[in-house]
Amino acid sequence: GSERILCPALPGRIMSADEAASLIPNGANVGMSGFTGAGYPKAVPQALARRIRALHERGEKYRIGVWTGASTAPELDGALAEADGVELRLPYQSDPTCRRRINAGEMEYIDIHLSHVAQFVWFGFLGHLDVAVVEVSGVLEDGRLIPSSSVGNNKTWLEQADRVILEVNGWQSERLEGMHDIWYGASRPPRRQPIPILAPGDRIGEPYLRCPPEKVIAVVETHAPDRNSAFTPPGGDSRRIAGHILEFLEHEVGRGRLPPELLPLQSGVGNIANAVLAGLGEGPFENLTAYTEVLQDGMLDLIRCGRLETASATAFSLGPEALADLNANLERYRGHIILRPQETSNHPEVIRRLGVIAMNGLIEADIYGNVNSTHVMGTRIMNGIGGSGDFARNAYLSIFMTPSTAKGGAISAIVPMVSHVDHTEHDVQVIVTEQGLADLRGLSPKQRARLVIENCAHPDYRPALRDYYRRALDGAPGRHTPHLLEEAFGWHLRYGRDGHM
Ligand code: 0RQ
Repeated sequence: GSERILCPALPGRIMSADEAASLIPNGANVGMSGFTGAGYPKAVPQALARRIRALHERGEKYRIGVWTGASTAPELDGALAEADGVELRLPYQSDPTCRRRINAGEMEYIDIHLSHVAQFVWFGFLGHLDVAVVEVSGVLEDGRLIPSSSVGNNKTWLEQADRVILEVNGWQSERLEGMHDIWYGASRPPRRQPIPILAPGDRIGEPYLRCPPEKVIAVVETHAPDRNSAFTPPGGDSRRIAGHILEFLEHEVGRGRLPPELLPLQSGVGNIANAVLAGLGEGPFENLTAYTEVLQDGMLDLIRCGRLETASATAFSLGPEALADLNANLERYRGHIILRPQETSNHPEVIRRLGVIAMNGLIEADIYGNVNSTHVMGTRIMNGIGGSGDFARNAYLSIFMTPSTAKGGAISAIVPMVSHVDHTEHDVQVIVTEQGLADLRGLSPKQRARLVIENCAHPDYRPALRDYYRRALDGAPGRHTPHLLEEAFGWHLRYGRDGHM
């Protein structure tokens, strides 16, 4: 309610979502809050979608550019894509309707490293930002904003946009106040300062977002929950993948290549990541830390059982039970959690300095260790690169994990040559499937190929991979990374033709 809006300039600008949406002009670039289903505006995008549908029915043109932190929810991406109101979307999405339009060629999409977005806007690389639509959990007397369940690119949207629409969400816990750490020291080259984070728990900024009250053209009050899709309990394959990773980490500790408390963990979202976190809860490791982008259920479990000391991220992404637990016990979690802008949570400098252990999913990997995280069969976008590149490139250890097959075995996740490259052989150190783990560090391409085939590929696909590799070794003009170019995409073509690889 209005007790969350203390700034005297703002109550006069409270209006309905429909009125606020009418202030966004056709062709505008709109920076919206939201990161993996947390902290996105709940009301204005839906009101805008209604307006767009009405305009389109009258034959009027109306489309906007939608910039966010990362993926959002049906109320934002789904609603706007459904109404065909998005000209261009960036930097990451995972909405089915959005995905369908992008792959049908009806919507432009730019898939950007999440750490790049804010600075690309500061540099002027993406054009002008007209409007910011940002969810907050409250407004202080002097106009500073209490962020909600994600920070994402909000600092940049509020700084760069000409006009600001705030959604003050009374559903967000008031006790989120103080959890955030917004660093205003970021600057443009050539006078960039180092980011003074030396440990995941370091606080270097302030708990509030700055926003000049005169920029605020509308305030919309909402009371709606974040999207909180439940994780399925880890299945057999996820557990086996987690088991291989835990065994590997123990081995690395034994070899003196990792300290007993490991190094700060980053994990992508999804069921495999959650299974790894669950495994860490049962494993031998204590005093863990996380420097990651998303805090999911498994991270809260690790904090609750006392194994995870500090978790730094830019957003929550919780299932319904974990969310209820967080909101009920926020005091207990507070001291362990920091939410930062995504240009800080995903910053290469900090990731490299802290020595993060990065664990991310993939769509397919090839025998030489190149990874495709984004495109199914080379052309159809799934979600986007997200933060996986920020972390994989700069990590101490870069681990990629996947079931060895997809679609009931019709697709092998290990292929001769990836049909799209997100992470090159230079950024991929470990590949894990339920079959096993391939440690690619210090190996040449040919040594890697043997290991990936024997340790990671599904037994049904191993003979064909061995056969391809052997013939490539015999027939390729170069014996450094042997390929038969006329066959390299044969598996993908076969899937397109016959429905299986
Ligand atoms: O689709 O559910 O329709 O069957 O892809 O696959 O195995 O459930 O795994 O949820 O971890 O997703 C790479 C997409 C993996 C994800 C990707 C199909 C598969 C299924 C999901 P269905 P799984 P996950 C932090 C880090 C990039 C961003 C990133 C991702 C669906 O991890 O988006 O890492 N990563 N961010 O069937 C055809 C294949 C396939 C395939 C899987 N080879 N061919 N379909 N699928 N492999 C988070 C952020 O950055 C915000």
